[in-house]
Amino acid sequence: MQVFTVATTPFTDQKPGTSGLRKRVPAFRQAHYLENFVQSIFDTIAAPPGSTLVLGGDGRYYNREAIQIILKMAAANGFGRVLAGKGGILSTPAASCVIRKYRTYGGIILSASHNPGGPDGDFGIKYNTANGGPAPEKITEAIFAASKKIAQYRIVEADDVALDSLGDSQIGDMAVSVIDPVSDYAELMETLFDFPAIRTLLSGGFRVKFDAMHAVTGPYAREIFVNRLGASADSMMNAEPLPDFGGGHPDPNLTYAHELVEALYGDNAPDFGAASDGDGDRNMILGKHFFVTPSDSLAIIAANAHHVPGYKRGLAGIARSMPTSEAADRVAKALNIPCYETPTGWKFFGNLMDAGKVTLCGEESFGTGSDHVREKDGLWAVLFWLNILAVRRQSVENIAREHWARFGRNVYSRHDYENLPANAANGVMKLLRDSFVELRGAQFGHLQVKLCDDFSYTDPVDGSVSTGQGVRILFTDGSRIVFRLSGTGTEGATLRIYLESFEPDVSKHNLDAQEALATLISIALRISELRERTGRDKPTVIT
Ligand code: G16
Repeated sequence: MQVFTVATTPFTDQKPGTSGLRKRVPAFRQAHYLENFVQSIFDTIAAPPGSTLVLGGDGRYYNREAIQIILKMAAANGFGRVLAGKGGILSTPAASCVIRKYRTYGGIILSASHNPGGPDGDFGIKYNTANGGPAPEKITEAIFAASKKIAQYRIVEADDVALDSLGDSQIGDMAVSVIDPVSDYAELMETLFDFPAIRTLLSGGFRVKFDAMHAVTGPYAREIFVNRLGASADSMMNAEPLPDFGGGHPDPNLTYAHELVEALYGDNAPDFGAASDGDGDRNMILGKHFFVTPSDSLAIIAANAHHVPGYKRGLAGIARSMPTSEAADRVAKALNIPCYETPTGWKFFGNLMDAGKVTLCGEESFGTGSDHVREKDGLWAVLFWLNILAVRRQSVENIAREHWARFGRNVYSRHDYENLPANAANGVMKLLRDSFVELRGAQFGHLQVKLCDDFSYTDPVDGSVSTGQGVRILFTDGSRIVFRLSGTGTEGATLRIYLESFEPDVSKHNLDAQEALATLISIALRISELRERTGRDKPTVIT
């Protein structure tokens, strides 16, 4: 095996965002761009010679080429074995499962998650550590530092590995095992959920629709829902993974999963609908003519965990990201377990799960998961809901309304302003930060500001501190407005406004969220000068 050391010069923009490095495909295709970042990962993690690495991605455009390059670089960097998903496929939660099950050193996941794909779409790469979770900030920062001073990378010359047949081959001294991307994950799901009960539900006329959005979960959903649970084949939509996601935007929300939304809000709608994103870690849950917000979904899952075999033993605690609604906090309080508030990004949950402090985690950005892996997990959330439905035999809407009646309703919405000029978006955030002093105690009609700050978090396990995690405006009645810049986009800036108020009165639970939040929305626009500064008169996406 001949190892080549290739001279290179640094790129200045290889800073990982909320979840790895995401750039347009043409950026990744620049000479040495992918190689520099991969070598920066390898230099940072310093895996002992002979270590095993997991490798796979969401099948988006450039996935296969990138995998061949990374395999040759892994061989040149002394790895002993790579477990690669067949066809280069591994959903993000499945990669986490495989890393943990086979106790590998870590894994590289190729995905830009919910961002669109294709030759001019997005591509991404992230490193997950031995616990199966996204590398914590101290590692991603070290990777970025390495990328700024890289001078060479190592690669071997070898034939491409046949990724489409299961089995072992060699690149020089390194073994490559092409594994079934679905089976380990599907087995894990069978240990957590009551498959016979779900099968009985599905065979009794309960109708489901799952939208894989032409992304990675198609094969997983077919194996689990159709083959193992007996759902009809036509309950799967867009189940064929395509490198450009069929031209769609594989983000399971009310805007981008519109085909599913139309089915669930149409005549003769199914009883349950769900969608997942590009790499299978996000989920959206719908009932007949009913949308469950991700924040409510986390709270409902927590309140019903005792119905599900894998969680009957009880929950150690719950964690949610700061912008996620406080609905889960109310359940934690009732269960007498702790609820942690972390910055946005699944990587912040890893320490809490490893330390046994939490069992369930969730984010408003359509992510829910548990300590079965160290990533959020779209199909896990769908199975959790189906298990609850199989036991309770009520509609999704009834379950949500009963939940609100018991705990009160945290009325919630997120308004996204996508692709803003970075200057304008940064200007809005600066204005807000500069207004803290005058905002404190300010009165807006019946609402009074109790506290405003830029959220910072001290990890209770390792004491690491993360600052600048979003502007919070908290009101004395418990309402909240949060402003935050997205860390996953590749072009311009996306400003997110998160709005929340608490409604204990059941007679008002029918209100449309946008109506119920109208006062908060107008306060948010006023204090941020968003319209004036960006020229936008409405959000791009409302969820
Ligand atoms: C990623 C992270 C999530 C996080 C989300 C926020 O999701 O894995 O933990 O909540 O980004 O995105 P933004 O910074 O744009 O608000 P994903 O699904 O893109 O991997």
